[in-house]
Amino acid sequence: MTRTLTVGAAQLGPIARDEPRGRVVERMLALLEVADNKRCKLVVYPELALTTFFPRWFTEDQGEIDSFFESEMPGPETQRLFDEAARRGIGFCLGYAELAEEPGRLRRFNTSILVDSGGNIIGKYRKVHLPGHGEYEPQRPFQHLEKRYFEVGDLGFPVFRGFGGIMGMCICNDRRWPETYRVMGLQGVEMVMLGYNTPQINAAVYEPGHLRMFHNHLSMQAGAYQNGVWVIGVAKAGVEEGVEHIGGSCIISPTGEIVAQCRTTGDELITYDCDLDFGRYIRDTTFNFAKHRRIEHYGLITERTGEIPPP
Ligand code: CDT
Repeated sequence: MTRTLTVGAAQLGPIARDEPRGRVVERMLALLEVADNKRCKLVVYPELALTTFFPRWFTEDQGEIDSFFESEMPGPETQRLFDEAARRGIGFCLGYAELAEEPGRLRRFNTSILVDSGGNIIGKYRKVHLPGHGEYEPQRPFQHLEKRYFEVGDLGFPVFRGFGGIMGMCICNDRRWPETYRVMGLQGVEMVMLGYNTPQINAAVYEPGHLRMFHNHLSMQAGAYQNGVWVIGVAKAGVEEGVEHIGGSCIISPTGEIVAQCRTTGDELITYDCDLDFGRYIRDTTFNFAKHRRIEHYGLITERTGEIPPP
């Protein structure tokens, strides 16, 4: 029996700072309808899909920052998305800012959830590789304060059985790190879903503009091939509050090839019929981990964080 999963990558265009959550959810519902018409069973939305990318601004007002967070999921505005997706029998992956209330403390994470076709949350991931900086940096044209507003995720890189396969998630900057995919690969992951908000310019250092899209696709394509998995990469794109973000949302096969790609930087849905068995031959041959990995030589990967050249 073939295990074909029709997936939709639901790219979102810019979200203004004052755009209400309810309006964003309406845009997501419009993409969900297109996905349904194309017989999708799973729709992947971007990182921090419900709001503007607020880490571009510095503030010491925690109340202002918390207004971008969700303290419940589903919440008052997102319940409609859960209900409508379940009515259509479509699952989804959603990125959002999570405010978690734990005994005696509040915690804040950059989070993705996986929701099954019945509207049940079956997986959660909290972003591990937080990019940027923790304090205001005046030399930057805009800030990237994820290290200020979020904690490092505490769930590792779990995978989940669902949609007839083994599913994993990561978020934006995680896609650039080979460890992200490999830790999921070692758990047999067959599809990795991720959202991203990637500014068109590197605000920390000069870098030619074309490299932003090149590195975006390069890292996801390498992760797909080196682990024999499908990768669904979904952008929040376009000029958002004066900062241009790349699009390039795409569906990547386990061969590392892009099989579908968005053409715009606005709200746009692309789809593909993903055969979840397609990566098997890669994982049985070139990247047969059990046969070829040499863990006795990989100790530094977990023992050392930064580089230390020889004396
Ligand atoms: N959201 C996110 O992780 N964006 C980063 C930009 C890093 S620039 C400090 C990315 O990897 O695309």
